[in-house]
Amino acid sequence: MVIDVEKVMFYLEELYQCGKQPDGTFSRIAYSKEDQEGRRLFAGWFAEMGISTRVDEAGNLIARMEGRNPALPAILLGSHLDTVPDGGRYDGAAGCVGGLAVCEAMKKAGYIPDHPIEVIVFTDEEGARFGSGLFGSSAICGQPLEVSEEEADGCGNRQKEVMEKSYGIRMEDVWKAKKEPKDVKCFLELHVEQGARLDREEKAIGVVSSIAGVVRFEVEIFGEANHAGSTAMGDRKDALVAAAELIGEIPEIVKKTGKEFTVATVGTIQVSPNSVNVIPGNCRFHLEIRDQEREIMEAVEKNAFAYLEEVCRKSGLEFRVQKISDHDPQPMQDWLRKQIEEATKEMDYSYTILPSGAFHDSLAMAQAFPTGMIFVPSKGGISHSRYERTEKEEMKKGCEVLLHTVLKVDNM
Ligand code: HGY
Ligand code: MN
Ligand code: MN
Ligand code: MN
Repeated sequence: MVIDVEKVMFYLEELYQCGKQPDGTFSRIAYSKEDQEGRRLFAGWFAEMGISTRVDEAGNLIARMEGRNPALPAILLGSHLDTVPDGGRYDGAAGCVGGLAVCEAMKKAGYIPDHPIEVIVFTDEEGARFGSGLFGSSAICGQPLEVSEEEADGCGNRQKEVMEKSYGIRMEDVWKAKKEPKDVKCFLELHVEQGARLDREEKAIGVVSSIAGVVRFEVEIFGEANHAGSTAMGDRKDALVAAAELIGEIPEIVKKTGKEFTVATVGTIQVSPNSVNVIPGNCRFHLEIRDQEREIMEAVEKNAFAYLEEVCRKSGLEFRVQKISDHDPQPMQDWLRKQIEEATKEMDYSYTILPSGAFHDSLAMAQAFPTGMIFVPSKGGISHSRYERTEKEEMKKGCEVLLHTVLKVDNM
């Protein structure tokens, strides 16, 4: 039973075309027409194999290949197809196509697994459009995310309306997407490392030990819009200057409070009225903090907002903070990690055991099910970028370890 890597690269290329923009960037933002097109393609490839797909109440696209014994819990594979703006073509797609390739290899070899296998394309993993992320996987593990009425994207599209229009998601029904632990053997996600370790150490496979937790906030600073020409510097309540003071201080706060894997990022910022000759009266931005330890995340959060408190007190401004998503760091399941390691050794592939700084659908799934992750190298550690690359040979090894691990788990 072999992985057809030519097909794998074909699928990845076809998916890349669903999101490749005329200016050379690549974006398949959740709920967009590109996202819908990518899912249509993906479902069509399963249909060609005679495997049916369905969309659950959280918009997750789920393909199910029956096993010999339908009473057995399912082995779940998959990842996400949505991307960040100007993102990479393998982030998420590798895990979805990997799951498809495993089913295709079994079908071709006439091998029927004991356990049913499901390949899931999770809804909105990145949160690139509305800020939270892990929407579909949170629902499947029984922790559906709240979506507030006023949540809108940069173009004023309301999140709830976009979700219902694109994937028929009705918030009052999302809880029905929950999978019961008795119905799930494990969840296995193949993913690009999105870091430089495998590439630097020239290792073929990453066996993930844990995934960093992530907490995301929307911060809004209230100042006073005024004339940029006639308002003296001492009379200003400039919301952007206050935001800039905190943003500039973040690296120092992380250095003082954090450890080896602590990161904090302000990746978005909106200023209003956003005019060259008006002092910014309002500023909104997202702050996210990640670490392998919850206590460290909380310490960075406390210091960051204490600093902002002081900045606003000094300049007579107000601010509000809204937590928009919060996921604990998660260790990967021991017995499953050992199966991945065994499979990798049996295939004589070089590997290293490492934590993941990026989060994945596995971060949500690990809260409810035995979860494991397999990494393949990202050239130069680049990801969330159009320059994200993984070689064909490396992708082949990742899919083979995924297939081999599934076969081992199926026979446990
Ligand atoms: O942001 C992340 O870590 C992931 O790629 N969604
Ligand atoms: Mn990803
Ligand atoms: Mn990503
Ligand atoms: Mn992810």
